Amino acid sequence: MSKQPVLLDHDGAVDDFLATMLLLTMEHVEPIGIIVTPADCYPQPAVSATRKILDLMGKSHIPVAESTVRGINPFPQLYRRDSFAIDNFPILNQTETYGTSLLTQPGQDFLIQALRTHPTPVTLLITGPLTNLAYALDTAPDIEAKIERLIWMGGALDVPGNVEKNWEPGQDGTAEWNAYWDPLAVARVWSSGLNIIMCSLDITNNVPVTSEFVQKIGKQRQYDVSDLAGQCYALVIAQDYYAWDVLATAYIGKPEAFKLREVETEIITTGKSQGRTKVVANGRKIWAMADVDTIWFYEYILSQWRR
Ligand SMILES: [Ca+2]
Repeated sequence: MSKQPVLLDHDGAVDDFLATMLLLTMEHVEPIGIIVTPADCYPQPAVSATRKILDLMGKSHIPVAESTVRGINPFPQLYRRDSFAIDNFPILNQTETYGTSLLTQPGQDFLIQALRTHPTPVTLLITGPLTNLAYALDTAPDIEAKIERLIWMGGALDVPGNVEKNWEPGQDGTAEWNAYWDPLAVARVWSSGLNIIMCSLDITNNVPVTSEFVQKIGKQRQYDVSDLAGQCYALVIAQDYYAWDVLATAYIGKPEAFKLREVETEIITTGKSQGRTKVVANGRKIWAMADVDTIWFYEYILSQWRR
């Protein structure tokens, strides 16, 4: 059986590195590249940490590209600083040099090239804003036919968003951060014919990261990937943290563990609800992850990271 080609576009937060680490464990997946979007991170340490994770996991043949797109509403510095901590984790700094190369091409152009040159349609897994994809659709409309499906961690349908009023004055709390960073990009992707599978806050609210779970990872820290995953989660355990991007990635591992529902939506691009993925009659149809077997999920990531 041929492997499923997947292109990952992440935005360099703790959760994105964990999603990367999960994707790389999947036997049936062929990752064809990783793009780092400068959103929930500082790009230099986020790109560096991504390359070090690929090295640690013996996947240095996978190309990494740094995107140079910009968002409209920057992530808080406090969140973005985690990228520096991870890039300095001892387990990622056992050698002086990178095995994984960094492409000179900007990530948004690599996205176009990687899709065009791959012989078959590719699954796009995006765990950050949709800006690279919106750029690619505008610049090279032919690539739409090369995208098998988009799996996106983002949006909030029937639950509150996570762009909170005390962080972002003037906003009404309905938007999710990946959508809020660049609402116009979400609207552009929504105007395409792509098959969109959304992992929104509605479902990620079911997978909190608890101390109990982090300590379970610690019990298998003789495995490098578990050691790294435990350190990543320990860094954020004091926050209200969920396995957002990791859950979206797990869908590729076992879609049967999820229930999808079709939802009609529109994207609010301006004003106090900008970035809201709103449920409306006769809106753009997308698939939303509606339910997941959470017992399976936690066991799955524990077992995949036992390496
Ligand atoms: Ca992310």
